[in-house]
Amino acid sequence: MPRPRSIAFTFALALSLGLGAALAAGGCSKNKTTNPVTTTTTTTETFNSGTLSTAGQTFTHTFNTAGTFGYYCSFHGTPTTGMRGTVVVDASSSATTAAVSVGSGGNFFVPSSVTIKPGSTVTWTLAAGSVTHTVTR
Ligand SMILES: [Cu+2]
Repeated sequence: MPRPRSIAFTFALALSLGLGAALAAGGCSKNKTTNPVTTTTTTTETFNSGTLSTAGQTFTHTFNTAGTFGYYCSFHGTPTTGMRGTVVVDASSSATTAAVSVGSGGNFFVPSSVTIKPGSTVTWTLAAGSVTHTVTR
């Protein structure tokens, strides 16, 4: 077979050999309905306590998904800065509940990280003497 003289020539040759038809039919096979792309849906635990303003006020969330879930106070933090905490949901944990104090000693979640097993509940409680906070993810 003679050496193609240019990329354009090679592409034209490929089209003439049926690549164009394959492209027109929907491209590569993984996009065909007979072989759909498997989309893995990552379930993210989302929650928002709203404003916690009264000492002793609680907020709970049940975590059904294994993973590490950061959260924050919308008044004093962001997902990456300031008043934040982490819930680790790990099947190897035996803990079915966890308690976190909100605003204890300042704008903190205490402890800042808790570990529970899937299906378990975390309860956040607004500390006495605390300013208002949220528990947000
Ligand atoms: Cu806060």
